[in-house]
Amino acid sequence: MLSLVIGNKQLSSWSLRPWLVLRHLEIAFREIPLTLDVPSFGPAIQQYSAAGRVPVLVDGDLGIWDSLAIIEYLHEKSAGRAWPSDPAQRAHARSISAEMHSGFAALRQSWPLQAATTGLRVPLSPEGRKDVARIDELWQDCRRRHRNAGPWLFGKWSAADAFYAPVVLRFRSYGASVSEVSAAYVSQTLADPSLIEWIAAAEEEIAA
Ligand SMILES: N[C@@H](CCC(=O)N[C@@H](CS)C(=O)NCC(=O)O)C(=O)O
Repeated sequence: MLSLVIGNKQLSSWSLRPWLVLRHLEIAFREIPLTLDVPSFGPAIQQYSAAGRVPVLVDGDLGIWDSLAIIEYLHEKSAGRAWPSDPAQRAHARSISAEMHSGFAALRQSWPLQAATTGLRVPLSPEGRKDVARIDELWQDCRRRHRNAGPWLFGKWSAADAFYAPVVLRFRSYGASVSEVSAAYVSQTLADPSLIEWIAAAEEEIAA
């Protein structure tokens, strides 16, 4: 069985992405939870990845680190079910996901993931506001193109929705104001049973 090494559900936005893909593709896996920001994290993660970061997917002797590489592996293992089946849509979904994976640093820095926490109010820098506007624009574009195919960014749920799920949680925690189209997408994502399960586990973590 596959194992996914993850960080705290309250904090680890990168862990959430492949976890959601595994859940949505209904691939059985075991979670190996590690606690971030404690001295034991370093030696613990070194057992799985010399890169020293979560998430890591373990498949037998193979260890795959970095959320994007893990999701591509899951796409291959699932006969192409993680990304949209249409090549043009797939390229678009990969583009917006790569933009998330390598960008939006100002937003990520000012509004770190606090999955189970709401009511936070932290002003964004002009760069952070630009990131929110860009995300709002790309969500609206996806929803307009695919609104007849279903409620997710590309109609049917895909890895692009996993890439943006932590952004949805940040928008919920810190109270971003976005267009009506994006607000509907936020509600859609927050109603996802898998994401609800993640938030509930994050609540338990912070209550412990
Ligand atoms: N680009 C990596 C980022 C992974 C990452 O930064 N993980 C954080 C937790 S969300 C981590 O392991 N931090 C621990 C550390 O840097 O000591 C990915 O996509 O997986």
